[in-house]
Amino acid sequence: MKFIEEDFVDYVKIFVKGGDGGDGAVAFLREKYNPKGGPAGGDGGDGGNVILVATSKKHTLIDFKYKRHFSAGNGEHGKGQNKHGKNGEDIIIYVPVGTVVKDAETHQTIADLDKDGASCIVAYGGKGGRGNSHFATPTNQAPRIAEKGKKGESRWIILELKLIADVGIIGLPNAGKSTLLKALTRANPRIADYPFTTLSPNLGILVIDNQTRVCLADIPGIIEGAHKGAGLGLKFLRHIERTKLLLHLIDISGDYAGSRISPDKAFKIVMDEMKNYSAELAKKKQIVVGNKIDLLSEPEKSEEIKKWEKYFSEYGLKFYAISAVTREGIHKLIEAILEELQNL
Ligand SMILES: Nc1nc2c(ncn2[C@@H]2O[C@H](COP(=O)(O)OP(=O)(O)OP(=O)(O)O)[C@@H](O)[C@H]2O)c(=O)[nH]1
Ligand SMILES: [Mg+2]
Repeated sequence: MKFIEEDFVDYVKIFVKGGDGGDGAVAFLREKYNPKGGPAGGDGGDGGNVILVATSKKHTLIDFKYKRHFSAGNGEHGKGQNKHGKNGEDIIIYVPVGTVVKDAETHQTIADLDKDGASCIVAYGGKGGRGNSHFATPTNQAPRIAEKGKKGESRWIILELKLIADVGIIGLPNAGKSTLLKALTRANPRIADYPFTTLSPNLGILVIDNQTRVCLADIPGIIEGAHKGAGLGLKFLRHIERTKLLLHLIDISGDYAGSRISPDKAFKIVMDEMKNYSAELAKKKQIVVGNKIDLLSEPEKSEEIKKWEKYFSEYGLKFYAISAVTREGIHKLIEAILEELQNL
């Protein structure tokens, strides 16, 4: 298994244009036995629409960095013998689920494509013009007029990707949550040796074997009393309410910016705070991750790992020991994340 990082683009501006309608025709029936037949100009075809469709197969807007203009097909002009011009072809643009579409000028939201298969028309094609047969009147049996096709709608639109993270990283401040996000994805969050380095959630995409994409969210640290507003409070938990899996990160060396908190205590503090926020969130599937094993040396290291594996397994939880800095154990953790997500 290999994992790579991918260019992540979550905001683009593109130009969309519906096809123009074809013109209506001016023509008359000219048949052997009816040399002065009536008007027979066919209608023009309608222009095609530009349609956005959300797909779960895409996870970034990167394609739109290179191609920004999209035009649907024009309608064909009407023809003689009342032949209708062909309609222009629609153009379908696939965007990732979670794409919010806005008009670039007014900034009004046109659509929130939050489900697989959700779609919207962002530029309508123009209607085809009517041929001259529509314009015959009792006093004008041979009209020489027909309608022009209408121009297709055109505009610049903004595509904004609101990611819904699959995996949330939680833990006390300074546990190394942002360092882990950086180790797994191309995200480049602020990392520092003091609590509350992260002030708002960071997102990153983990790409496994070039096909599976997992969106991870790193949120600010949670401390005891957060439900009463201590530290940054619990408001950031709403960003991980829709995740499928939580990585509960614990500093295995027990050092929290000077004060010592053992892994079981650290785990309990965060769980109690989460329960205060939402019983449902606290019940979400978790993998416990003991970070900073590089700070331990043998034989203490193996003993600690065994001890905490056993401890958390009694709660039905898997425990993985890693170092987000040296990357030790990262590979196994990725396999475990993948397995859990596939089982869900
Ligand atoms: N030795 C060692 N240090 C680590 C490891 N992971 C993170 N650190 C260090 O721990 C400190 C905190 O790391 P962050 O990634 O900022 O921690 P955080 O959990 O995001 O912290 P907050 O955003 O404040 O909640 C930094 O000094 C990191 O360099 C690790 O595996 N080993
Ligand atoms: Mg952080």
